[in-house]
Amino acid sequence: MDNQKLNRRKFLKLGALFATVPFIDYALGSRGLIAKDSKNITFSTELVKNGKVITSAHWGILEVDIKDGVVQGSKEWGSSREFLKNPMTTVVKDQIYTKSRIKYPMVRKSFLENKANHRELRGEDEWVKLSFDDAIKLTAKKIMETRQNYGNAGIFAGSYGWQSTGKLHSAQTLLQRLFNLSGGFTGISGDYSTGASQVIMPYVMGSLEVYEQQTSWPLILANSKVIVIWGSNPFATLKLAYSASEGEGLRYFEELKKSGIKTILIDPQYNEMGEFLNSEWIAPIPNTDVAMMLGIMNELYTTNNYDKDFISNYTSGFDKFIPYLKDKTPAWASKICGIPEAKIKSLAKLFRENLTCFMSGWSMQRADHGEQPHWALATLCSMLGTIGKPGGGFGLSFHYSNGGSPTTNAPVAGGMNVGKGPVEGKAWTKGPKPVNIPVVRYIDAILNPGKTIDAKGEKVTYPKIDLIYWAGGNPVNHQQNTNKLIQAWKKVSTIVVNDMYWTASSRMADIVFPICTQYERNDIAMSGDYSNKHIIPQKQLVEKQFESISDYDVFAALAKELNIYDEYTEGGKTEMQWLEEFYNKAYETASKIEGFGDENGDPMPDFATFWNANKPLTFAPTQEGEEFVRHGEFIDDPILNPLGTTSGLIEIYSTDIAKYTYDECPPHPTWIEPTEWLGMKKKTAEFHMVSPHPKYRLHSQLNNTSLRDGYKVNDREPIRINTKDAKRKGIKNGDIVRVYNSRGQILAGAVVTDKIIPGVVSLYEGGWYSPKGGKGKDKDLCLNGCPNPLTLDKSTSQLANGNISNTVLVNIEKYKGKAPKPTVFNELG
Ligand SMILES: Nc1nc2c(c(=O)[nH]1)N[C@H]1C(S)=C(S)[C@@H](COP(=O)(O)OP(=O)(O)OC[C@H]3O[C@@H](n4cnc5c(=O)[nH]c(N)nc54)[C@H](O)[C@@H]3O)O[C@H]1N2
Ligand SMILES: Nc1nc2c(c(=O)[nH]1)N[C@H]1C(S)=C(S)[C@@H](COP(=O)(O)OP(=O)(O)OC[C@H]3O[C@@H](n4cnc5c(=O)[nH]c(N)nc54)[C@H](O)[C@@H]3O)O[C@H]1N2
Ligand SMILES: [Mo]
Repeated sequence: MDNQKLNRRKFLKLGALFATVPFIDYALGSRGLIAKDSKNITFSTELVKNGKVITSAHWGILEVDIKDGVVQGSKEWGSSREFLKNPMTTVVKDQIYTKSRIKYPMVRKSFLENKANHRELRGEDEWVKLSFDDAIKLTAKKIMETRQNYGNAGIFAGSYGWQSTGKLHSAQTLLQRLFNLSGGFTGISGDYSTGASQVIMPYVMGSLEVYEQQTSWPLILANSKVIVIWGSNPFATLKLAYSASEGEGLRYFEELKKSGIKTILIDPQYNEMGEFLNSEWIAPIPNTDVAMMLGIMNELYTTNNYDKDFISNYTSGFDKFIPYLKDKTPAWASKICGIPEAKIKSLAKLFRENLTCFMSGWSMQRADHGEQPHWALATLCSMLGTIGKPGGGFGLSFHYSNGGSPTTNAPVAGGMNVGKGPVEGKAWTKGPKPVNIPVVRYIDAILNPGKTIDAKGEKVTYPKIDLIYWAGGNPVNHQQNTNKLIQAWKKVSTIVVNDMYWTASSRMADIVFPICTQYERNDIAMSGDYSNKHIIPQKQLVEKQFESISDYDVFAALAKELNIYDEYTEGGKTEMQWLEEFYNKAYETASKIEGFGDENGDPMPDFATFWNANKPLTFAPTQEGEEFVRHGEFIDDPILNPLGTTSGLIEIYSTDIAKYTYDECPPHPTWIEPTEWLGMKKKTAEFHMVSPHPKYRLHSQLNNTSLRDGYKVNDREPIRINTKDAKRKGIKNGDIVRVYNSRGQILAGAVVTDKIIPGVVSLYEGGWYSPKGGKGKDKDLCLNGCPNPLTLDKSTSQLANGNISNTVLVNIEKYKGKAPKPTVFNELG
């Protein structure tokens, strides 16, 4: 075990070559670049009319050019990448000045008039402009009515979504703070991203894995002999992060390209990262990865070429898995996944003989029985004996939020919170106690109040939901099976949406608040979800446009109506008072770290100096951060550092899951046929559709910017189709195609290519849903190309209830009629 530690140290020396980070301001024993002005200076919030201002967004730290009070352009601040540039950083201007902005508080006409059939008219009704005060009063009235009728449980404020970055203006936190302090609400559990893996991995590895720091990149580059990118496209997904992206992940992929380390892409399409790295391409049939992994494991087992010491020292339940594994031969796997038997065998040998790091994305767990793939991968890596070794094992977050970028010593800034619970004397106790619904089941819940479902070994009973309040997400776009969603939305009495734009969700609401963009308010952010590399002043760039207002001010006004204003605003704190407090939390932490700070002995600049400097603070990685090996401590000493699983070991067989007796989630990794796939007996449609995350967009965000001009095909979302399939279907590159199945239909623009296997089509998620509307059978045809009218809202299994957006069969044909333009980007008011 000491050996392991030694190896890590030795390898790190090499790794350190890659780890030099420019522009460090604050670190142990380092010097600050911002000298402290000891005269009590005050911060300024005056808008810069001419000059460059620093701010940030999910897609990075931004330097924005302003002339005469108008944004002219923007770019990424301080990037040292050569190739993997990020176009998303260049459209701040479009985000502010687009015609799709909501300008005023608006209400739907028939809702305002209280017409009996008003629900039916959602999405088609006229809009009426309201004063802010009237909109607030109306909303507060509906909240109270809902509580009277159905209790707190009647309010659905789960409000899932990617909102904007910032410690203060976090739309969901602010929304939930309102409902928590005033009584309570029906919320959500889990998310769309990692619904299956975040539930299964704690049973297997004792930790979430998907949202955790990865083995540090310098160690990967120094040690890995083979890197497998399995079902992921970091070229796209690393262009942003949940907090402001520090961009390091892409820089490390550039290093990987230069290193010459062998890379393999396992994916039904040769995606941009495969292309960039010139990776070997192995293309399984979608959703059959578990079968392929079982084939590899069977080969390792039958050739007696696996790490028995690792299995006996670090895992539990292998013996119970063997009877199942025995007949999952490479020949068996080959029939399911379409990869030749010989290739499966040679992969087993390659992985066993060369230290391999499996960097897996999350697409394959966003599929039916999505609990299985990462469980199988952990089992495969256990047989290879590489978990916890620098450069080996598997990582579920190298493609996300710059996982593997070494952790720094940055003190963490404070942030807004959701509040503890009802303010004294304001608790609303009438009605059933609210529960959290697995996020993708909320549509099912609205349609079936009172129904009980299984979830994570427990039971959840759906409440009666009668009011939806959404802030910071685009549910009509993101939820699977749009037509079912619309049916559900038409059942509730009130829908309120806060957004900057007339998205599909705003258009399907009753009351809409015009929110200012993040560039029209002040905030602070930290970069690096795992590294905490910067603290960034997220400065207001321009005046609030039209009558837009921040979420905070909307909720503070509602708090006043609900008699909790003082508690909500903590005595009327201003925007800058909150920010100063959040910043000072980091300052206080820094003061307590001995030796940390600048040459004057100051731990960090004071708030005013920081704010006025218009520059992010950059923190250095710690030695510990650079030496970090995921599960390294467990491998060093499994007795002293057990995993958080029931046995303390890697669970290849889970006794806990066995107890649940779920038919869709057996107690060890298992290949289970997805509900729709290319190998099914009676195929419901001809092609398997995957819906990856878009490279020049964050889901639906930025679809309304000029970036769309660069990727749209015949004014629609691009859909990739194999050359042979296209020929057979009479589809040419650039044609408008109709994609359809029993659930819905959409238009898209064909991209004919050999970079996707026959039988599979790929359409990015996030294209704005733009129904044709009006009368006739084409009413629900999405003119822009949102994939979700086609997807199913079945969940992965009774265990995790994750979404299965990558499990869907569709038909495709050349569109013959004259296709109307998408209308969803039009100005509304
Ligand atoms: N078919 C298919 N569907 C999918 C997926 C898939 O792979 N395939 N992926 C799923 C996944 S993983 C996810 S995470 C979801 C993403 O779903 P969402 O997170 O809902 O998608 P976004 O487009 O980011 O929506 C964010 C919305 O918040 C608004 N917004 C931004 N900032 C603010 C703010 O400060 N205040 C307010 N009030 N609003 C703001 C934006 O304008 C936008 O409308 O989609 C899921 N859907
Ligand atoms: N630019 C950009 N970056 C993002 C986002 C964004 O919207 N835009 N969203 C962020 C969010 S919320 C999330 S959750 C993450 C998503 O991160 P992931 O879930 O890892 O990303 P996806 O785009 O779904 O994965 C895409 C790849 O998986 C492949 N794939 C699909 N199905 C299968 C399969 O069954 N087997 C195999 N082997 N491969 C398959 C696709 O062909 C595609 O190449 O990205 C984050 N980063
Ligand atoms: Mo996600």
